[in-house]
Amino acid sequence: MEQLKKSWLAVLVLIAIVFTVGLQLGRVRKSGRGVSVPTAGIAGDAMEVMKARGLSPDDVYGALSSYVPTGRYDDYLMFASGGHSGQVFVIGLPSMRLLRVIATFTPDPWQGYGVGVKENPFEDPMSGRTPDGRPVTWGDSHHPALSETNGDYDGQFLFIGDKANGRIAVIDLRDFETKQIIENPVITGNHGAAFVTPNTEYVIEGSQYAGPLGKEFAPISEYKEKYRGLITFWKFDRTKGRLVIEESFALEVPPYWQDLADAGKLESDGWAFVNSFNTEMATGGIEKGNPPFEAGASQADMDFLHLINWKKAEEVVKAGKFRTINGMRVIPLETSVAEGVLYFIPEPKSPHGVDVTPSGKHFVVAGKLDPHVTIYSIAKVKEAIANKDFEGKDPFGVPILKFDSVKIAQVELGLGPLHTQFDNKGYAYTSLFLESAVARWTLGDDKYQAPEKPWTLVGKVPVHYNVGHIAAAEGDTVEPDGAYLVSLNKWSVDRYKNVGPLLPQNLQLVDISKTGDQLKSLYDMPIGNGEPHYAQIIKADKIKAWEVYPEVGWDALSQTKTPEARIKGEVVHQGDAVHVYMTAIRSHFEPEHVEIEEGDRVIFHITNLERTLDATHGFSIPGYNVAASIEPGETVTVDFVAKRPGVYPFYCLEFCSALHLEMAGYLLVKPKGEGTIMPQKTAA
Ligand code: CUK
Ligand code: CUA
Repeated sequence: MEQLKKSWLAVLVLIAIVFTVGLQLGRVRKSGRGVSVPTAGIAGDAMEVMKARGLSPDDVYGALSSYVPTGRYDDYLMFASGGHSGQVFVIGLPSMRLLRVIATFTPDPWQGYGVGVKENPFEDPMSGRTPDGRPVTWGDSHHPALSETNGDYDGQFLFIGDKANGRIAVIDLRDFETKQIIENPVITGNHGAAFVTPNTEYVIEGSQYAGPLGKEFAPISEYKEKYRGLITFWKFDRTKGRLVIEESFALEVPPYWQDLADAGKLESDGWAFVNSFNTEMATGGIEKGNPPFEAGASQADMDFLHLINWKKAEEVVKAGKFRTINGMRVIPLETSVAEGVLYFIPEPKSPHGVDVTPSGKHFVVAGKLDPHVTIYSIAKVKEAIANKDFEGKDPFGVPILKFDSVKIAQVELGLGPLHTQFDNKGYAYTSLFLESAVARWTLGDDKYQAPEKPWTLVGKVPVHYNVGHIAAAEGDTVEPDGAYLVSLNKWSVDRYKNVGPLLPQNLQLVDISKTGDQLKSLYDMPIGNGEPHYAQIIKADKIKAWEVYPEVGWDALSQTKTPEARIKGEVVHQGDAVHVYMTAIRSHFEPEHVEIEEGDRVIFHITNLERTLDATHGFSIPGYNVAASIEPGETVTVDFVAKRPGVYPFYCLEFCSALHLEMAGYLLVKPKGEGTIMPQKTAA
C-alpha cells in the first residue's frame, strides 16, 4: 500500500513536470512559428491516456523512467552478445532502443560484411575454415569484453568469444566494425571468453569442453590421458587493433570443463580466475547405459576454481618453458605446477559465474546447484600460497588451497545463482536462474559499503523468466555506476504475443538507483534474435565513434587511407585483372558502364566521396553475391572472377536521395572471344 501511494505520488509529480514543460514548449512554438499547440489540460490528457490504456502507476513510472524523447541520446550503451546469431547488439539505456547490430561472426548484407566484400575478416586464414576451405559463417557469441585501462572501460575496442568454434573477434569502436576473427589453433570451442586484463594486455579465452590439444583425435576411453582444457592469453596490440598469436600463450589444464573467467584487478591484478565443473571427468554415453553428462558431472560437492598467476606465466614463457602447438606457445601442466602458475580453490558444486569485486579484493563464485554465493579473499589466497596451506593435490598434481582458509563469506540467495555484478553503493547483484529473480546483497570491506550488514541478502526483484547473465552499468569494473541493471532472460513465455513457437528473449531494465529492497523493473525489451548471454554497459560519452571516416579513401580494415582510392572513376586493365576505380556520390556511380570479358577477374575499388553524416551508399551485383556498404569516406573492395557472361545491373542499396533509383549502372560481361570490347584505358 505504502509502495502504491509512493508510485502515485511519483506519477503526479511527473505529470506536473510534463505539464510545465508542455506549457513552455507551447509558448515557444506559438511565438516562434505561429503554430498553435494546445498547452492547457496536458495533465488531464495524460490521465485519460493512462485510463484508456489501462496503465497502472507502476507502468507509468516505468515508461517515464525509460522514455528518451526524439533527438535526445541515451546515457548508456549496452553491448550484448548475440548468441548463435553470431552478432553483437548495441542497445541504448534507459530507452532499450536497438541502435546497431554489429556483424561479427555472421555475414550481414546491410553492413556489407561477408558478402563478396574484401574488408571482411573472414578472409583471414586464422578466422575459421571448414575442412574444404570455406569460411565458417556463424558463431555462438557469449561474452563481450570492452577494452579497459586501469580496470575501467576505455571505450576503444570490444572483444567477444565464439563458444562453438573457439574464436575471438575484435571490434573497433571507432566505426563499430569487426576487424579480426582469430581461431584458437589448439582446442575446439571456448566459454570463458572474452575477458580482459585491467589494461587489456591480454584477452582471456578459456576452453569449455576438454579435447585433445592440437585438435587431434583420441578415443574417449583415453579421456584422462589425452584430453585437456586450455586457458589462452591472447596478446592485444592496441596500436594495430589486433590479437597477436606470436606474443600470446596458453596454459594446459586438466580435462575438467572450464567455465567462465575473470581477470583480477587492483589488489588481485596479475591473477586470473577460471571456474570449472565436471571435475568428476565424466565422459557420458547415455546410449551405452552410462550416466548422462548432466548426472556424471554433478556428483562431487566441490569443483575447482582455477587460479592463474598470469604475470608469472609470462615469465615462464619468456624463459622458454613451453611447447609450441600449431603456432601457440603452451605451458605444460607440470610446468605450471612447478612454477607456481596454477592453483586450485574448492568451489561449491557445478559453479557458473566468477566475478571480481570493484576493489579487486574479493571474487565471487555462484553455483547452479548451491543456493549460496561464495566469496573469497585474494589476500587470504596469497597468504595461503605463501604458507603452502594446501589440502592436497588433484590427480594432475595441482595444489588445492584449503576452502576454509581462503573463503571469507557465503550468502544464501535462493535457487540457481549464476552471475554477479556490482554497483557504487556497496551492493552486489546475482541472477537466480531457477527462481527467475535478481538478488541484491551487501559486500563487506570492499570499495563501497552499503548501509546494511555486510554479506547479507537485502532484496530481490522478480524477472520474466529464467535469467542468465545480468549487466549493471559499468558493473564489472573498478568503478561501477549503479543506476541501471539489465536482466538477460532466456525465456519470455507469456510476455508478448507469440509469433510462432520460437519466442524472443526478454531483456529487462531494472532501476537499482535506490537503496535497500527498492528494486524496480522498468521496461521489457523483446529481442527477436538469439540469444544474448552476457552484456556490458558503458557510459555513452566514453564512446568516441567517428561520424564519417576521417579521410576520403579510408580502408576500414587497416584504418588508414588506401592507395586504391580515387576521386574520379576509371577502369584499368592490368594483366588478366580489371581494376574498376569507382566513385559513389549522390546520385551516381562513376563509371556507369563496366565492360569486361567472361573469365576476367574484376576488382572494384569503390570510394564514397560523401562527407555528410549518414550519406551511405550500397553496391550490389546480382548473381555474384555482392552487397557492399560504403560509408561516407570509405573505400571498399569487391573482387571476383566474372565466370558467367551476361548483363548485370548494379545499383545502390541505400535509399540515399530522391534520385536513388537512378544510382545504377551496368556490368557487361561479354562472352569470351567475341571480338574486342569498347576501348578502355590500359595500364602501362
Ligand atoms: S553464459 Cu555462456 S551459457 Cu551464463 Cu556466460 Cu549463457
Ligand atoms: Cu546511393 Cu542510393
